[in-house]
Amino acid sequence: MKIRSIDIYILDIPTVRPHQLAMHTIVAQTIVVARVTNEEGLEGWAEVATIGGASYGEGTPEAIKANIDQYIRPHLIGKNPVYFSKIMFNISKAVRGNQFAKAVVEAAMIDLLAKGKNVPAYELLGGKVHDSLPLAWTLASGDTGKDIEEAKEFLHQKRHKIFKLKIGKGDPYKNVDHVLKIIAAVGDQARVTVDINQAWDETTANYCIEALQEGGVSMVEQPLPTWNYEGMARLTARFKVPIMADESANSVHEVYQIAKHRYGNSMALKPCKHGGLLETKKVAAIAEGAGFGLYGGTMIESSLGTAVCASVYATISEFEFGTELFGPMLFKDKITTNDVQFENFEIIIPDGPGFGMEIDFEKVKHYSREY
Ligand code: MUC
Ligand code: MG
Repeated sequence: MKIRSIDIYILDIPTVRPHQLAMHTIVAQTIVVARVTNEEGLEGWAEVATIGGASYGEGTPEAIKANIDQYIRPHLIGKNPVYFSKIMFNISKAVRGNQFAKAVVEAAMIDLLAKGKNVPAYELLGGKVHDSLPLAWTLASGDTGKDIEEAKEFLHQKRHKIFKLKIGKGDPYKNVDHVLKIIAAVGDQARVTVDINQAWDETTANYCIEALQEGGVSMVEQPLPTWNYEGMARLTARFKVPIMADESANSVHEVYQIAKHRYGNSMALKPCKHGGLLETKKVAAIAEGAGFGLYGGTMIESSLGTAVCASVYATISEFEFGTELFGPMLFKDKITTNDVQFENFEIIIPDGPGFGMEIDFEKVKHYSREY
């Protein structure tokens, strides 16, 4: 079972509506897809997503592809994916950073290995604790009325009863008002959280979080820029509402510092920012040891990448904040012939071989920049 080749594709897939974050509005989401093929012709597939080119974080799609093609590929060719842990350790010695590139490569190897064994990927990661997990939705249309309509519709459909509001763009004080209006409309049936995506300074955060806490917000995600660790610690000490580290919580080393100094008291997991599924489990263990509440995060992956995240989250014991693996619902189209299932406010953990997704290669070609 040796790896013969690895192909990386960059795809741009339109979304069902504009999705507004502090730094970027998504109208077409960019994903990076990896295919590893073994000598027998069996394929393993995986996906990571990025947001807004280089505006959200360092991991741009073009850099992910270039670094895999140039620096990571030699560590894979001719190797047996059964040693994916050792292969990833070797890559970590030879390639610094590049967490997204490492994550997609590792996941593709795991998909290949699990398919070869005809077992779900979660069996290679310790086995699943959950058959399904709670599923948040992000209200980010940029319009309060539309957001309220969307929230009511999804409550009615039993799709979501946790809503995250993206409030980093524009006037912070008006945005607090926007949150309070949404809580007034649906707060008796749903949990409302906010994600600032680093957009506030500490003074603004102090003022706004006080109002949000009083208004009934149940979590505040990454209010300050990643560099302001001490500010995050001060907010954590001051407020009762949980302060979540997202963009600041990447490698196990960063996460250790966050846990030790309480630069937050809860954490969003994302396999891409931690550098893979094995690293995600290590990060979860550090956070758990510090008593942090966990959140199953997303970078807005399509069905394939969502199945990758769901497979590792299924093996982690507790998610105090649920997950936000809603990606497939925001995409207008998919690159798999089957879909991730959602039911009764939860995402169902896929049970098929590998990550349980069957690739529609025509769709991959259709949306790929390489074709
Ligand atoms: C983020 O920062 O959490 C997750 C949900 C969403 O709407 O954006 C992403 C990124
Ligand atoms: Mg976030």
